[in-house]
Amino acid sequence: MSVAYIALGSNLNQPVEQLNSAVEAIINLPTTQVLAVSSFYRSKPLGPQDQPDYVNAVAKIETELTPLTLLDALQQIEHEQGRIRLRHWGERTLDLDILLYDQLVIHSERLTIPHYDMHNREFVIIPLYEISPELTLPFGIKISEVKNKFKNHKMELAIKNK
Ligand code: A4P
Ligand code: MG
Repeated sequence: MSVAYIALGSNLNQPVEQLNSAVEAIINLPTTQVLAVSSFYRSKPLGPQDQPDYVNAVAKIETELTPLTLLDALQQIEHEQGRIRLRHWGERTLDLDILLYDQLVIHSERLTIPHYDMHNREFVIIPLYEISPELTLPFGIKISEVKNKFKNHKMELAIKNK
């Protein structure tokens, strides 16, 4: 069994519903359990500003799927939820990225793990810290230290009283 973290993001077609459906779909993947899901955070777009705000979250899973099989499964879920991607860093109905997979470091054509830009994204680091404050990333980097960069973040919860 391996532990992986998945970033969920959406800014089209009812983002909160998109994320809830994606979590349901991940729960139903073979050999996979969802161990934790963070709060849903509303975030300003990174990239082009003329697009709606995003809703972002992070899920922690335990799985027997290999990294590439997990990627296939996540891309299938994106596809099933009518994934539209109009431009680079632009609006999308659903984006599922593998942030971490155990302590693996992967640089292959289809996969870069840890996610190439996770350390710079408050909408990834804050929810990741929420569900795993004790986490150590590959290369001995502590999530608690990365999170300190974003102490003054202004993200609000997308669902109140969750
Ligand atoms: N790929 C490589 N590594 C991974 C990984 N660790 N997890 C490859 C998932 N996929 C990975 O992905 C393109 C290819 O990346 C895949 O075929 C896979 O083989 P994609 O999802 O089709 O493309 P993309 O997401 O448009 O590209 P990119 O550069 O990954 O976009 P980002 O960096 O994910 O940015 N603002 C806010 N506030 N919140 C957001 O969630 N997201 C983006 C997208 C922009 N601005 C945002 C947000
Ligand atoms: Mg992606």
